[in-house]
Amino acid sequence: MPEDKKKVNLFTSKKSTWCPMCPNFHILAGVKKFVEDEINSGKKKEDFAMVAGIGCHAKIFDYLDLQGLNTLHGRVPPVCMGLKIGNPNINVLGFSGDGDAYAEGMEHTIHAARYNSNWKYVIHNNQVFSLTIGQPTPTTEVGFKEKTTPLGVKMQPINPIKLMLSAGASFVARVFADVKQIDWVLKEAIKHRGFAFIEVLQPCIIFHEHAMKYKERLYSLEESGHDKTSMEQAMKKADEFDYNNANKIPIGVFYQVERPIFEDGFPQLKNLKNGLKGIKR
Ligand SMILES: Cc1ncc(C[n+]2csc(CCOP(=O)(O)OP(=O)(O)O)c2C)c(N)n1
Repeated sequence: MPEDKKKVNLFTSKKSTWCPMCPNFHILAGVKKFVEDEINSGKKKEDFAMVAGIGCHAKIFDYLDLQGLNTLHGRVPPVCMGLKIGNPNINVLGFSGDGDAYAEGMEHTIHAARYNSNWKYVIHNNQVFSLTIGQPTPTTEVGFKEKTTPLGVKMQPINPIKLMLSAGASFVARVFADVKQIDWVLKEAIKHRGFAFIEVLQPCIIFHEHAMKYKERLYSLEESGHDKTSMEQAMKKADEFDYNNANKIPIGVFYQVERPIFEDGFPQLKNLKNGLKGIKR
């Protein structure tokens, strides 16, 4: 390995307050591997920016040495879009929990899919509000009990994959919180010109630990001959797992299509693409 390849260091000196063995460590390691590989193949650290919301997931902001913003609860998408509009040259990675993206930030998540701005959104879906100690979110299964829901959750969970497909997302994927899967899906997403929605199944080992069993039910969309350009097939695959049933869980890219990105509609941003010198004042 050339000497300069060893120099990329994205870890910070912040002490981790994630629970020991939390799958968030795998997400962090996967993102780190992805960014390091990108830097080793020619990009600079300054070519990346990250945005995180509020929750356990958001601590990734403290543990990854990238520029960006730790924003308000549920407000990751507008901040990512703002960064992209301010500097279309940077690669923006957004990180939310399922509470952040599907409860407090649901409207922003839907519009992010619709706008198709060229940034990538990673959802750490542990099916609970973990930082506030385990209350149900829009993806918690029916029957789940904890202190605030002693009678069990009554409402059906949403299906984020179907929701994103319906909202117009041009790249929709799901993986498990595994270093290789995260690294792989981000490498696929960065090649995609447009908004990329990536749901990561990230079982909370304290408040939703039975989701660890999902690991035994995963199967790869790529290896099963799935046609990711077909909306019909994507919808069918999205229906297979609804957080309530015991079906096998498809992982990989459900859907990918190219369509104009938000930034294409603004000539001013094209000039910015050429650097600040491209701007007429
Ligand atoms: C507007 C707002 N509402 C509620 C809270 C309280 N709060 C802080 S963290 C959190 C839970 C976050 O859950 P999630 O986004 O799923 O992330 P996790 O902790 O599970 O990673 C909540 C509700 C807040 N900080 N701001």
